[in-house]
Amino acid sequence: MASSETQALTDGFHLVIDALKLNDINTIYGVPGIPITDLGRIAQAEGMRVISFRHEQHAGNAASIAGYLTKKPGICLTVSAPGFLNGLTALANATTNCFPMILISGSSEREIVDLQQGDYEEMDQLAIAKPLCKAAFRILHAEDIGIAVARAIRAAVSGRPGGVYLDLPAKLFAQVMDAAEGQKSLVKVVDPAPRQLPAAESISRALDVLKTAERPLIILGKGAAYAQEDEIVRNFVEKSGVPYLPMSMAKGLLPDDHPLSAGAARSLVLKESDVVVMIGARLNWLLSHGKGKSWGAPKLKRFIQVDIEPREMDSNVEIAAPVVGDIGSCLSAMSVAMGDSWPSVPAEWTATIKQRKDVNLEKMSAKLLSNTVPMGFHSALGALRTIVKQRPDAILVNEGANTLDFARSIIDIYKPRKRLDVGTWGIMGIGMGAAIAAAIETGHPVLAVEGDSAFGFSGMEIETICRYDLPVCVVVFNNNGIYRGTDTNPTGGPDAAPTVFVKDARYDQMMAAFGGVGVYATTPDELTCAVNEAMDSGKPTLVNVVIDENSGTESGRIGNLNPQSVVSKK
Ligand code: ADP
Ligand code: TPW
Ligand code: MG
Repeated sequence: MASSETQALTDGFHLVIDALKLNDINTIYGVPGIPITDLGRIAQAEGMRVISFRHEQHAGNAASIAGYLTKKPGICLTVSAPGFLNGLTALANATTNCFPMILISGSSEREIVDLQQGDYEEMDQLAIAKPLCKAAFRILHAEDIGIAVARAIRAAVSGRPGGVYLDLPAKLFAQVMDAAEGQKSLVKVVDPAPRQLPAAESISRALDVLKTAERPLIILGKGAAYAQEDEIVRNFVEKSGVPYLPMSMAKGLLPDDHPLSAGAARSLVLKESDVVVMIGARLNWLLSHGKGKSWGAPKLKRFIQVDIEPREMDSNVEIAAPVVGDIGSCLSAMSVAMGDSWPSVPAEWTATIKQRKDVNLEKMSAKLLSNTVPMGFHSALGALRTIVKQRPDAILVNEGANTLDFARSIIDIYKPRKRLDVGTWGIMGIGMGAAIAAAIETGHPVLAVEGDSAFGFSGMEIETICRYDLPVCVVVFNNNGIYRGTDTNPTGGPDAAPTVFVKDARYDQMMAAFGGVGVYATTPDELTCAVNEAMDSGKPTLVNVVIDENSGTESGRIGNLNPQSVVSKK
């Protein structure tokens, strides 16, 4: 028919891309292969940024960090079964951390999968993804792509953000429909993450509790950083005059050198506070579940909790004043209701905190100046602390055990969302994915401070960093192993102990192999020079920092979580 020959057509490939672009999603992180190779190619041809990784887990981690930094779902694109499974860890991790992302995986023929007849990369992906994310959808018809992408976006970013899975069977991509009909089927999501206003009575209840406090404390979590309501958060903290403790990724929401920061008096304020205001932070293991010795139990504490997720309340301890809503709406309502004559925090409390802070900071600054070779964690991190202070726009990525715990307390952060780390699970392997997403999404230089073990989980992605010529400086704290490099095989046999690596490995040469800059550093001065040069040039750089293999402790600061054998204890 003459009319159909001239009819403009579209297909599943183009509709997926058009649906994303219509919703201002312009970057895809992924790994190509059947059946999504052409999806990546066409996306690039259509002007999207397509960042191809060496392993899907890192593409997924990048997508989730892109989601955290932009409040738009990051997209991870994978092939079927094995690629999907590789991406799934990142999807589950995103959901656990409340980061919005969408894992889009190609899948095999439905009929063959459902009859388990052994298709190429056969797997019932939708069923497997479901318990590990906020929502999971499969699209069977091209005309449903618009609605499905809209639902995926809403599910990822509304309420408590999280991961969403979209299952795209191979057949969908080549399905053809009339181009105009196709355009009409697309949905531009209106107000994808609507404000959620707190009830007025929840605000007055919270302020009634706060008013009675003698030793109040605010805890800021990464939900508060995610919300991008930085001025409102700062105003609330300053107006209340309440000392605050930032959780690790909330560091910099207010600068770490802010007078109200109680970061350097953490154990004191947890123990001694009588009213605690949780803002976008959960009372999970990272806060000892809000009870026990570190909270000064059996003293009575009352909690106010500001969170968008109503079911978070009372998850670990009783919440005296739940304030359910988005951070911006809740904190501005609280600030307004506080009026102009809000009572100031008892001076005795602020003085006690200041005293403890001064003592602890003094102790730390002495350690940072140590000039021993090989370096310990303190001297190497002392150098990086100065660099970050001079370059507050740089984004710090951080993983490892000792390398994580020491860096968290030593390196001050001065601006919001400038610290990305292992998050709620304490997961190793987020490093290069997070660094790549941070560079791509913000254009700012990235400093990734990595334990040598931590780095190994995503180390191959330095090729990706070189390929896209990203301003990422990776600093590997090389202490020859997990926690330290000194374990030996108790049998005297030839196998190395399970926690140690090849001695004096040259991670810097890996970077050089891909055309980046590799530096071997043994002193704080060499480290400082190398990182400054990397940050000035923007060239992909890896600095292998030689750290004393004796200097770490088991599991960094969470060694107490290790079960102990009573039989084989040495
Ligand atoms: P941290 O690890 O820093 O303590 P968590 O990830 O445990 O932080 O907690 C983040 C909390 O923030 C989650 O309970 C989540 O529901 C909440 N949250 C995320 N975004 C918002 C928002 N825009 N408004 C209010 N709460 C939010
Ligand atoms: C996915 C367990 C926690 S910390 C760590 C491992 C393997 C590495 C610590 O060694 P590193 O740091 O990085 O050299 P340092 O400075 O102490 O020497 N698998 C996953 N996640 C976790 N958390 C682990 C294993 C772990
Ligand atoms: Mg190590």
